[in-house]
Order: sequence, then structure tokens, then C-alpha cells
Amino acid sequence: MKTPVDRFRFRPYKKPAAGWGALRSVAHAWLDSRQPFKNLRAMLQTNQNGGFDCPGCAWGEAPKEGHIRFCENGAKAVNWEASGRGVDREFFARHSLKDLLAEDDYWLEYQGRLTEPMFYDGEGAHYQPISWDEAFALIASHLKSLETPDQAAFYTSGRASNEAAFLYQLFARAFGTNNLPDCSNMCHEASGVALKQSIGTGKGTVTYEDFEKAEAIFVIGQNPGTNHPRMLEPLSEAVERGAQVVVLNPLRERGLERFQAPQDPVQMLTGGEMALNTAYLRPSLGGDMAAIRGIAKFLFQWQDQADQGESTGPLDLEFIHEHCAGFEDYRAQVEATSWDEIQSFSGLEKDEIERAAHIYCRSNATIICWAMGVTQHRHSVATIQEITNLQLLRGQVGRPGAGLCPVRGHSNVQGDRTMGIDECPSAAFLDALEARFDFSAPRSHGYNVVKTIEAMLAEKIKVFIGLGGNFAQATPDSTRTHSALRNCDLTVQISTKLNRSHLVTGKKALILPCLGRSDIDQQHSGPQAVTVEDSFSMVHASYGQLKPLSPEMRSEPAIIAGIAQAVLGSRPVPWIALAEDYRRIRELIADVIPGFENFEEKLQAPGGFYLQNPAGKRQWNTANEKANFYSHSLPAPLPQEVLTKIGKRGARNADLVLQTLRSHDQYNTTVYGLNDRYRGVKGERHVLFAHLEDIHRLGFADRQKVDIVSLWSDDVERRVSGFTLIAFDIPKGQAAAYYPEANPLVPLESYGLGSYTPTSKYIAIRLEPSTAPERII
Ligand SMILES: Nc1nc2c(c(=O)[nH]1)N[C@H]1C(S)=C(S)[C@@H](COP(=O)(O)OP(=O)(O)OC[C@H]3O[C@@H](n4cnc5c(=O)[nH]c(N)nc54)[C@H](O)[C@@H]3O)O[C@H]1N2
Ligand SMILES: Nc1nc2c(c(=O)[nH]1)N[C@H]1C(S)=C(S)[C@@H](COP(=O)(O)OP(=O)(O)OC[C@H]3O[C@@H](n4cnc5c(=O)[nH]c(N)nc54)[C@H](O)[C@@H]3O)O[C@H]1N2
Ligand SMILES: [Mo]
Repeated sequence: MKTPVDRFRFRPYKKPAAGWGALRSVAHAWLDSRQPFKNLRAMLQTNQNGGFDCPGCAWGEAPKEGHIRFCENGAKAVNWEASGRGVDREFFARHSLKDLLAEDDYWLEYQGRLTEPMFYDGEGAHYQPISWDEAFALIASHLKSLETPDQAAFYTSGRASNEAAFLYQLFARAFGTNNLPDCSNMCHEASGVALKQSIGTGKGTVTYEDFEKAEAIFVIGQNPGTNHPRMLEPLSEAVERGAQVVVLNPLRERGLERFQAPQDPVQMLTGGEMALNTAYLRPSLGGDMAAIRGIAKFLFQWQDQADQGESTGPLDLEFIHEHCAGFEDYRAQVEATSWDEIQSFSGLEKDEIERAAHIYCRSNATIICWAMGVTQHRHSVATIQEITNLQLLRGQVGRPGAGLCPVRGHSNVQGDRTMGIDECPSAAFLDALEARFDFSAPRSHGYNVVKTIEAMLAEKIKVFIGLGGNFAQATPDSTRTHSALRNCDLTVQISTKLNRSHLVTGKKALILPCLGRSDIDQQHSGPQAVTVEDSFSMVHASYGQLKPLSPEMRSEPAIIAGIAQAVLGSRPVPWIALAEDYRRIRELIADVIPGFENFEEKLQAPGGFYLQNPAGKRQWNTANEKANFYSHSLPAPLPQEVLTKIGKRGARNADLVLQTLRSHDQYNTTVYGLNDRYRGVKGERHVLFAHLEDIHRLGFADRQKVDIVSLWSDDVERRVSGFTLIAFDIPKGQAAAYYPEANPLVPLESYGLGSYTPTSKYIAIRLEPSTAPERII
């Protein structure tokens, strides 16, 4: 089977984001799904009451009724999941594991939905069919023969529903381990760690309504035009009513520059478009903390001036006095930071920062949003605490139209954490489990993603179970991670689509095909709803709409229950009965997790219910019951930090610093197509964006093929080959390439302090002329 491909082309995109280009792209995804008429129904039910939650991003729904509530990339996600193509036993008989490994990630997922359980015995060349009961028995025999439950790891990707996640963590803990790594470890972990320390809750403090009241919205390290397209609507509404949007992003992302509403026919027909940002700052990679410190420095300076003139300054002294701790230390820290440091670390001029500071001070209701450009750095926790400090200075937490907004990725990644998918659970959570169920929960902390890989390399993990996701490709240091996975005795993937994690296996492997969010989930008691929580802590129900492609697919709760029953019997809960009626799972959630009392009843409200956020009400669940200013010194310039670690080969200078990011045609490791419309790239993903002057400085030419080698203090060679250089509007010294193609370059040991998140946005690299044979497309 062939996947459709275009020839490689690069031509800067001149049109606005969304608009006609988006509609064309939706139509393409829809027609390519093989079941357009069935899927139209699905698209119209996306994010509607009584419909299903979009399996795309975690952006929340506008509270107003009557809108079409999917965006271009949501439509792609729905059509991709609702593919009419199937991957069955004949497919695996036709394709050996070795042949499949030679295919790219795009091809693998394009083959369609996994339709029956498959087993790889580690000896033959092919996956073979296996019955569900045999698969469960195999998992049970492996798990039961472990020396300790900590030799197993239970990974979760953020699409799992609350019901699936709750059951999964309960099973892992009843089995005896907290080894619950999840995609969040690679994503917003730093936000959770930082916010919990600063304001006592790891979640964002804003709701959708706050966006309608904000006077200024800062968007830092985020590309919503591609990754949260529904966010463009409140942003453009904000600009229309005169609010300011300030962007910090080294790239000029089209969705943040110019936007055309795809649901506004007048704008589309007249070609009208709106400039979305009112200030666009392009910092160094990892330079945001210094930029925010600069804004804070202006605030202190202007406060001093106001104090001398006996007028009111920008600081909210009453709020600081009543609610905060650590203010004086922070002031001292800011005063001790020089403008030289701020400019050199941020890569910004003082007057650019001043402009942002003016906007910040004029606004009485400011929301600060951020995503991966902030969280995937070594000092991400410190950066997010700096952002929080800034908001505290002006009392911008816990008031209408203001707050902190980590914009989550996967559609239920926030809910999964709420349900206990957490390798470092709180004692209170474990106590609540023990109070409700008859077992003692393991107390020692488990492995996160990085530690799981390290443990696999050290042969301390024997069984890996993945509830969704693509562990082999989403993780850093691909070559080493692949050998780590191969060290396992058994790898089990509960998945909707074929991906590399099914091919980079342990000694034995299982593929367990599951239903997706758009599929009708029929159980003993009838069709089931599941629940999810969005970035604004709204919990709502989701009802699948489409008949599953094969009767052999099972729901995630049913699969988890099957495994748990085979391993533990009906202890501590009757697993199978729970999976027959998810209301029974929700009753347990209601008993254990604060905020979910009367869960079933609260779900009946249109749009679901709001999980209260104490910090949003100015209740600080920190040890000192205050909102805390955390004072960190600015991190040293990172290139040197990496380079000083370079030992044996001497001090080699990095040519460039690389960030890895998403194209417009992908959902994480799922590649929908080879185009990146807003960045003007067509038909190719192995590209390296760099400044033309850098390309020439390094002795290369635009469009030349190069190998990229990353620098780290060990002797491991990390290289990817055959990337085409594209001269791009990117700050000098920086480069960008797509994830997951560039993941082999991210050293496993390069992770965030306190978060363990791989530094996917900061990799020191060198370029070499390409050693790759010409790829024939
Ligand atoms: N269509 C689609 N939607 C998605 C996803 C997808 O793959 N496809 N993924 C989902 C997931 S799991 C997530 S986490 C989110 C990801 O959403 P984003 O965080 O928007 O994803 P990235 O593509 O990683 O983009 C990071 C942005 O940060 C900028 N950036 C990089 N480094 C820095 C820096 O040091 N400072 C600043 N200020 N900016 C920087 C980049 O230029 C880029 O614009 O999207 C979710 N939604
Ligand atoms: N270099 C680099 N690496 C990164 C990032 C980066 O920016 N740069 N981003 C990181 C981030 S933010 C994240 S969140 C992770 C993502 O890591 P993951 O969540 O592990 O990866 P995905 O690509 O989202 O997983 C895709 C697979 O999930 C399965 N799937 C899809 N829907 C369902 C479902 O409903 N149920 C089940 N059971 N399976 C399903 C399909 O088989 C599909 O192939 O990657 C991280 N890795
Ligand atoms: Mo993510």
C-alpha cells in the first residue's frame, strides 16, 4: 500500500492562518479517510454536548452554544482515527517485522486501525494472531514471575479517559508499583512542579471566560495556529475588543501573526484578516526567563519612581502583603540581575522588553499562556516560577480575566494526572486509595519516563505496558531507547494505530487494539460514556459516535480490566464488572478523588462541571499557605554549560542550538502528511531550518543535505543523516527540526532540573556534509 506524497518544495507562506487553506486541508483529510459520509457525522459531533471530546488537543470549549467546535487539526485527528482502513492478521502475514521496521512513521500509521490482538513470540519473522484471553494470560504469567512489581512499568499517553486512567493506576498500585511514567513527563511536567511549589496547585488558574475578560494575553513558547487552533478564536476576539496580545517566540509563527476566522464567511470571502499580536518578541532558545526578569525589573523601577512621586505604582502591594511570601528576596534577586545579563541571556534588546513591560503594566487583567517552548528546557521549572513571580507582582492570579495558563497537549493529559497517573503520588492520594480499597499502596516513588529508560538499559524493567502513545518515538535518544525497549522480556502496546513501538519490541510483544474516542463503546450495560478534563479543569462526558471497524477491538477499560483480572483476580475490585458499566468506575472515582463527589450527577450539566482550582480563589495549598515568590539566579548561558561537559573529545563548539517542534501535519509522532503549510514546506520532513548567514558561515549552501550531530558530555554518537538545510527566518545561532525525526539527537541525560523533561527545545548541534544516500521519494 502506498502513502500519498508530494515532492519536496519550500516556498514561504504568505496567506493568513486558518481560512481557506485550513478548509482545503480538512477536505483532504476527510476524503482520504475512506469513509467521508460516516465521518462528517463524527466531525459535527466533535466537542458538542452529547458528542465526543476531540481526540486532538486539550484546549477547552467555548461556553456558547451553536458553534461548530472542531478546527482543522481536530478534523484531521478525527478522520485519522476514524479511518476505514484496517490492520489485521493478513496485513501482518504480508509484512514481516523487519519489513515494517524499514517503513517510516507516516506509512505505519497510514495503514489504518489495528483490528485484532497480535503476538510476537520473539522467534518468527511475523506477528501472529492471539486471542484476548491468551494475551491476558501471557501478561499475567510475565507479571507474576517478576522478582518485584517494580520490574514492570505502566506508561500512559494523555488520550486515556478518566475511567481508563483510574482503573489503570489502581491496577498498577494493587499489583504493587508506582512505576507510572506518562507523556506528561515529556510535556508539561515542569508546569506542574513549578506551580505546585509556587501557588499550591499544579494546574492553570484560568477558565475560558477569563479569556473574554483579559486586557492582555501573553503567549510564550507556543504555536497555537497549529497545535491549539481553537485558541485563535478567543485571541482574535481579544484583539478585536482592544486587548493586547504579546508573543514570545523565536519563530514568526503564522497563526500568531495573522489569522482569518474559518467560521466567519465574510472574512473568508473578502480576504479580511487580522493581525493577532501587538508585540512579537523573538528570544534566544531558553531566553524567556531572562525576558520575564527584564519585565519584572522595569516593574520595580517604575514602582520606585511612583513611590518617590507618591503615586500608585504597578505593583499590587496589598495583594503581595496579604497573600505572598518571598517578595523581598525576589526584589533583591531582580535588582542583582544586570541588564547585560538580561539582554545576553534573553537575546532581546532592552527596548523590546520595555515595550512588553508597558503593555503588561497597562493591563489590569493579564493571562500568561505557555507551552513546550517553555517546558522543554533545563531550567523550565525556574522559568515558570519566574512567570508566576511576575503575575504575583501585579496580583494577576485569582481575579477575573487574569491568571496562569499552561496550555496542555493531549486531550486528557490533565485528567490522567487527576486520576492518579503519577509516578510520585502524594501521600494523601495513596491514603484515599487505601481508605477505599483493601490493599496497601506502594509508598516509594516510581520511575518517570527518563528513569524508566535508564532502568530498562540497566535491565531493571522486564515488562513494559503502554496505554496508548508511542514510547519508542516520543522519547529522547532514540537509538539508546530502542535498545532499552529491546531489553524487556515483554512489551505490550494498547493502541489504535500501528507505530514504531509495536516494532521495537521486547523479547516478546503484544499489540492490543483498542477503541478510540470517536468509536461507539458498547459494553454489557449498553453504550458507554467516558469523561475527560481540559486545560481549564472542565470535566465532561464524551460519547463515541462511530461503529468500530472490527468487533475484536476492545475499550481501554475492558482491556485493563482483562489484564487486572488475569493478574489479581477480583481483588481489590471486581474488575470485569466495573468495565461492564463505567458508572461503577465513576462511583469509585467519586469516593477517592476530591472534587468528584456526585460525579454522575454533575456530569449531566451541559458542558460538564468545573473542578475548582484553589489558587484561582486565592487559596494557596502550599506549606506556608502563601503564594510564593521563588528566586532563582538566571541560568548560565547554556551553550557553555553543555560544552564544558564535553570531555574526551576536547571542547568542541556547537554550530547551532536546535529546537525540535511540530509541523502542521502531525499529531506528535502521528504524521498525517509531509507538509507544513504555514512554514511553507511541502513533501518532506527531514529538514533543518537555519539562518542563511549561519548556513554560509558554516560552509554550507541553502538546500544542501547535512548530517546533524549533537554534543553531549559522553562518548555516545548521536547523529541523524540526510536533512535538507532550509534558509529560514529564524534568529541567528538557532536551528529547528521536526520531532520525532530529530529525537535521536536528544541526550537522555539532558533533562529539566526538577522536571526530568527531556530538553527537546535546546540541543547543541554540529553540522556535517551528509553521509546519507539520496532518498528517493
Ligand atoms: N495539531 C496538533 N496539535 C497538537 C499536537 C500536535 O502534535 N499536533 N500536540 C499536542 C501536544 S501533546 C502538545 S504538548 C501541544 C504542543 O504545542 P506547542 O508547544 O505549540 O508545540 P511545539 O511545536 O513543540 O511548539 C513549540 C513552540 O515554541 C517555540 N519555542 C521553541 N523554543 C522556544 C523558547 O525557548 N522560547 C520561546 N519563547 N519559544 C520557543 C517554537 O518556535 C514553537 O512555536 O500541542 C498539542 N496539540
Ligand atoms: N523531540 C521531541 N520529543 C517530544 C516532544 C517534542 O516537542 N520534541 N514532545 C513531547 C510531548 S509534549 C509529548 S505529549 C509526547 C507524546 O508522546 P505519546 O503520547 O507517547 O505519543 P503520541 O504520538 O501522541 O502517540 C501516538 C500513538 O497513540 C496511539 N493512540 C492514539 N489514540 C489512542 C487512543 O485513543 N487510545 C490508545 N490506547 N492509543 C491511542 C496510536 O497508536 C498512536 O500511534 O512526546 C514528547 N516527545
Ligand atoms: Mo504534550
